[in-house]
Order: sequence, then structure tokens, then C-alpha cells
Amino acid sequence: MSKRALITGITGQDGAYLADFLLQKGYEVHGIRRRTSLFNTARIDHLYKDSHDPDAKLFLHHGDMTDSSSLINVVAKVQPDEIYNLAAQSHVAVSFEQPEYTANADALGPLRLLEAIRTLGLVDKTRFYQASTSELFGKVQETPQRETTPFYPRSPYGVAKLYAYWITINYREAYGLYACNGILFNHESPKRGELFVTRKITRGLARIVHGLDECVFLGNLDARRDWGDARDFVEMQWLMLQQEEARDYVIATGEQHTVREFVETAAHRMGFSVEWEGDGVCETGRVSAVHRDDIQLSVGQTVVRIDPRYFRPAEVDSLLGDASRAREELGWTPRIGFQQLVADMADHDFAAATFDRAQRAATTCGQ
Ligand code: NDP
Ligand code: GDR
Repeated sequence: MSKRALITGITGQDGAYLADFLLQKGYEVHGIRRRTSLFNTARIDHLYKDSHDPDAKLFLHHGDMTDSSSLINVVAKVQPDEIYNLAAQSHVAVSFEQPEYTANADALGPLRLLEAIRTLGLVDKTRFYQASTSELFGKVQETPQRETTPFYPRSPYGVAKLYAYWITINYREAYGLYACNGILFNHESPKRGELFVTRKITRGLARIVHGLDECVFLGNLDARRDWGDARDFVEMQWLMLQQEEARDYVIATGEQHTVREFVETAAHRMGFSVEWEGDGVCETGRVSAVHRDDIQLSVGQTVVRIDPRYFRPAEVDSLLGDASRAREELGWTPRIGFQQLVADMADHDFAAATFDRAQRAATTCGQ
């Protein structure tokens, strides 16, 4: 009989890739989705078959991380072999605006799931994966960061995830549950949410090139991140639940770039170069050269501006991970490097902007 997995956050970036990965491994996959006024399943629609179809392997259930009753009901109904807890209010800047909700969903949410497993008598059956984060390291105490590096979170999101990290370990130690944390560094993809900086850059630049937007507004250009590819990282989430003993692992590429470098690399992929003027607080990125005949940008045109709105009350300046434990014990190494990641995201958003421009032209002609 095929294994049964339950994914919270299945409609998000990682949830979509993980669902695809597990379906390919022959799993029956169940996902928790929130009730929304518009469809929120765009990332997984290609995987979905109507539940009346005898070949259906993917099933969705309504639920919310802030609602114990929905979580208990779904866990009781599905009786999963594995739970991947990916659901979260995952935007660090937004967590300063919604700290209480973030704590409810990101800290108490995992507790609710762990309690569901325990009270339903599933401790010996169900394995639990918690989506922990490099934001736990925050104001870093050691570089590179590994499993033993002390934590110092710098946002309501990071603090909520710290609770989730420890409650996962606590249920492992107290009840013998197979429960583990993947401490994942930033990972991106063409499915990345549009308000995270990488996607904001690739989407923004593509729209500027197509004349749909004038400029992209960013915050701290000097922030450094260890950016990996989500398609590589979901495999690790599965591997962590297939071991003899549950353990926590850092997942990272070991390579670091600034936001500024991300802009330069994405621009280059789309056919132009950017030069910077100013000092990081009042700075602009301007087109310094155009390498393709078919894009209408002029040298000197401003494509990036700073908006102080995007500076955070407390910033995480620099993150760099050391995934040696994962490499040695799980045999994992990332396959997709920084250049390839940026190229995939840039190409995807360039194509989307081409389509949007054509749509706009068609609408205008029809008027
Ligand atoms: P996304 O923001 O793309 O997806 C988050 C998912 O959680 C969405 O499906 C969202 O639903 C769902 N969700 C949010 N709030 C609730 C709630 N109250 N109840 C039920 N579902 C909810 O995140 P990612 O896929 O990028 O990340 C997955 C997990 O990994 C998150 O927990 C994140 O914090 C963590 N993480 C991510 C990293 C990254 O770089 N991507 C790095 C380290 C950790 P909806 O679609 O309706 O909004
Ligand atoms: P992060 O990702 O906070 O690391 O959290 P994000 O892409 O939001 O920010 C990365 C860095 O870029 C700087 N930045 C901006 N960020 C955003 N969103 N928008 C901007 O305009 C902008 N300009 C500069 C930020 O200040 C920051 O330093 C992500 C999320 O996926 C978390 O859920 C996850 O836990 C961590 O990665 C690891």
C-alpha cells in the first residue's frame, strides 16, 4: 500500500514542489488549504485530479493552523504516515505588522499538530517534519551557521519559529515521536511568492523591460543571503523523514550573495547591465548597457530605487549555511547553483511579462 503524506501549506512554494515530488514517489498526498475568497491553488492545479477520478492521488482538505479542530479532524481522517508542516505566515517583514497572528500560526500551529498526533494515538505511526529556518540564527553568532550555532532571532517570525523548533524537539524527547527540524536557508524558484526579494526583482525587472512598470522599489541592497533552489530543498525534507533516527539538519548551499548582486545577475540574464549611484540609503540602479536589440531600455534609465518602507525594524544582515551534516549523513548536495536559479526565475518572469504585455495590447485594441 502506498504511504500517505499530509502537507500543510501545500498551496505555497515548497508545498507545491513537495507534493509533486511525493506523488512521483507513489505517495497518496493530502494537503491542507485555507478557505479563500478566490482560488489559491494555482501552484498545484497541474497535479490535481477530481477526487471522483479513480486515479486521484492528491486530496485537499480545508483547515487552518490557527484552528485546532480542523487540524485534529484532518489528521484523524487521513491517518498520515508523514506530516510535513510547511504552513506559516512566512514573510519576515509582515511578521512585524502581524506579530500575534504570526505567533499563532507559526508557533502554536505546530504545537496543535503535534498534540493532534499525540492525542489521536499516532505517535508510533506518524513522522513529523517542521519547516524551521535560518532566521533562527538572526543576528549571527558564528559564520557559517550550522546545527550547533546559537540562535538569536530578529523578528516576530523568527521568534515564533524558535518556539516551533523547540516544541518539535520536545515532543521527540518527551513522547518518542519521530519529529525533526529542517533548518532551511532561503530557497527560491519561479513559484516563489511575489513579495520575497528575489521574485520581486525578477518580476519587477521583467515588467520594466516590457514597459509595464517603471521601476522596482527595494529596501536593504546589502543584505546577504545563502540562496538555494526550492526544487533541491524539498528532496531533503523527504529524506529527513526516511532515516532510522530523527535528527535536525541545516540545509544550505554554502554560497552567499547580496541583494544587489541578485539584481545585477537577473538584469544581465534579461539583456542589460545595472550600475549603482548613491549610498544604500538613497541609491538608484540605472541601466549602464543594453546587450539585446529587442529590449527597449535606454542607458541611464533608473530601474531600481530605494524605498525606506522596505527596511526592517531589525534586520538579518548576513546568512551563510554549512550543510556538512546533511551532506555526510544524508548524502545530499544541491544541484542547482545561483546562476541557474536566477536564470530560471528571470526567464520565467520575462515570459510572463511578454504575455502580460500582449494581453494589455489586445485589451487596448479592443477598446
Ligand atoms: P509560502 O509563503 O510560499 O507558503 C506558505 C503556505 O502556508 C501557503 O500554502 C499558505 O497558504 C499557508 N498558510 C499560511 N498561513 C496559514 C494558516 N494560518 N493556516 C493554514 N495554512 C497557512 O512559504 P514557502 O513555501 O516558501 O515556505 C514553506 C515553509 O518553510 C514555511 O513554513 C516557511 O516559513 C518555511 N521556510 C521557508 C524558507 C524559504 O526560503 N522559502 C526557508 C526556511 C523556512 P496560502 O496559499 O493560502 O497563503
Ligand atoms: P527573508 O526573505 O526575510 O530572508 O525570509 P526576503 O526575500 O523577504 O528578504 C531577504 C533580504 O532582502 C532584503 N530586501 C527585501 N526584502 C523584501 N521582501 N522586499 C524588498 O523590497 C527588499 N529589499 C531588500 C530583506 O531586508 C532581507 O534582508 C525568507 C522567507 O522565505 C522566510 O520564510 C524564511 O524563513 C527565510 O527566507 C529563510
